[in-house]
Amino acid sequence: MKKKLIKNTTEHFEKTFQNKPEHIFLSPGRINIIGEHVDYNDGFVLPAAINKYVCIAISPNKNSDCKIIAKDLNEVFEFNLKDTLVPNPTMWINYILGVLQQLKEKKQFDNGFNAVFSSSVPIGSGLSSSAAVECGFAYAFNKMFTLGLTKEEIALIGQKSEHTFVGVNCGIMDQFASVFGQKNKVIKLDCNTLEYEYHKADFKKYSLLLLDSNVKHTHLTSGYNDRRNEVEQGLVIIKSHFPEVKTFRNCTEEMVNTLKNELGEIVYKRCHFVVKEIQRVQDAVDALENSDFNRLGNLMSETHHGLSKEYEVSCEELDFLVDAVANEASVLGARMMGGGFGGCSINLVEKGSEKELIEKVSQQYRSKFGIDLKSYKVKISKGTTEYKN
Ligand code: GAF
Repeated sequence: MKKKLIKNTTEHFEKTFQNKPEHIFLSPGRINIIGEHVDYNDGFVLPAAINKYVCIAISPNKNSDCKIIAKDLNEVFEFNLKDTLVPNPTMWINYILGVLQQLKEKKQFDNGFNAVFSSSVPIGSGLSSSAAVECGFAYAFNKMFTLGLTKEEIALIGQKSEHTFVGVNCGIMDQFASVFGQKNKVIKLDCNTLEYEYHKADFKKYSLLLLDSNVKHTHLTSGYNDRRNEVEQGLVIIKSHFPEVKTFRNCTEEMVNTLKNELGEIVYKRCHFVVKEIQRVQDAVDALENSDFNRLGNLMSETHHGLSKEYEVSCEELDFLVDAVANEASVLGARMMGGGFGGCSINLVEKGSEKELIEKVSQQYRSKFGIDLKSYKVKISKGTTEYKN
């Protein structure tokens, strides 16, 4: 799969530019075990990079002309780095333009290049294909033109590109996971300090199965930014009563409960979810370390309940997928994953039970929504890297 992606991307480059790409980079998508919508709330998250990649075949130019081909979409975008870069109606190019704009500001960057990229990270499935593109290109420019950026800076550049050129005020989780991923390790990331530690992703007789709802609701961007505004409003109120609270990290459930009336129903629910979710990540890490998979599964299911009922970022299709496996003996826990409003659920399931489970849920899903379910059994892999043959 990885080999085929590299081969196809390289061949496309060769056909278009009549020579071999000087570099090939692989930038992975991510899963997240637990810790959803808490990265921009100074919480902890537990993501990992996966064996699905954006592959970039690229060569530098002698001037500041740039030509980028999105192979999967069969689209070409050309521009000159000396020109002012502004967000473009062609969505995919914004992930890259946003990165380049920052490099222009930080590093007076004006090195042109030719590139072809292609992706095995499914788009709109909550597996962070966008972070993989941003970080892949930022990593590539850093390497090719020796810009001296650290991995953390690359992740932050990816995040800022999303804010400034894409319009999603995302947290840092996706970019961090894409850049810092390690084989068979999950990353416990403190999104307040960006300190991180790796934990062995050893699920013993269980495996992680992704069920892709194959839907992507249009309010993904607006809903995401609305949630962010709601919790920010809530935090202002909480801080005004409890000056010792600096972030949601040192805010307790009791504090939020005390302010239920003043926060109002919606903001209360959002803040309550955040406080509980931050705690759940800590508990999940303990459970993983102690191989207590029943506990881990229960925490994942609690997260889904919160995301669906309190944070309200799930959708009918995702709720259905989670409910459909709730009483399966082979499933220890399930929840929607990522930003929400569509995309995948992540399921902790007994190894060997996947095929039967997928068949059963696919049938139910098709008869309810008329949509074909997709599924992925992912491996936890290393982060953005240059591929050497
Ligand atoms: C999206 C965002 F990009 C992340 O920063 C994170 O907030 C996630 O949704 C929800 O946990 O993937």
